[in-house]
Amino acid sequence: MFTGIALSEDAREKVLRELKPFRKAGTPIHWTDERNIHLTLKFIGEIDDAQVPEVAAALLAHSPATAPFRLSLRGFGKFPAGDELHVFWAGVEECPPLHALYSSVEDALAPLGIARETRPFHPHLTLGRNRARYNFKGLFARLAECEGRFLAEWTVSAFQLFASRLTASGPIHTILKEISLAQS
Ligand code: 3AM
Repeated sequence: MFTGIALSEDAREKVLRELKPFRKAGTPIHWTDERNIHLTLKFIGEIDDAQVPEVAAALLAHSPATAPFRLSLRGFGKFPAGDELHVFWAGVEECPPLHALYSSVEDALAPLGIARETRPFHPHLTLGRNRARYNFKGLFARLAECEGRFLAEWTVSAFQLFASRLTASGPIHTILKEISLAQS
């Protein structure tokens, strides 16, 4: 289970349009299913079904302190630095309300025994993963070409509690609860 932000349909389409040349290049990247693309806020891990209402209630009670905000996606990139590529991502422009929302989610879940993340929050949209060794030089050159390219922008007025189920054809994410942000 995890909390995240679902993309607007328009943003999803724009990201996929810009991603097309990368997907067509034939590099050994396992591309995220289009319907699964999202921005992860906080990974929760496995919890009992019986705990879901408690988690949802904690998120509802805390997080609406953040008002709706504009979120912009810009540029593609990869983790880690160097010659390897484990995660191919779309970048998220600096967005203080997004960090405030992330902190409020951490604050909401900590009393339930869901540990705070020790690593800093680096918002991104995972678009693909790679498990094989490969010479990615061509792809890295293409990445450099579109550095900082505007991808999409939309108003985030809610975030979601997702369940992720691993199936034979890959993970399926379903929204368990949508939590609206405070309207001022
Ligand atoms: O959106 P990204 O890809 O950054 O990597 C998983 C994904 O993040 C992450 O949870 C998100 C769900 O889409 N994830 C999976 N297992 C994890 C773990 N054990 C994890 N994050 C932290 N610890």
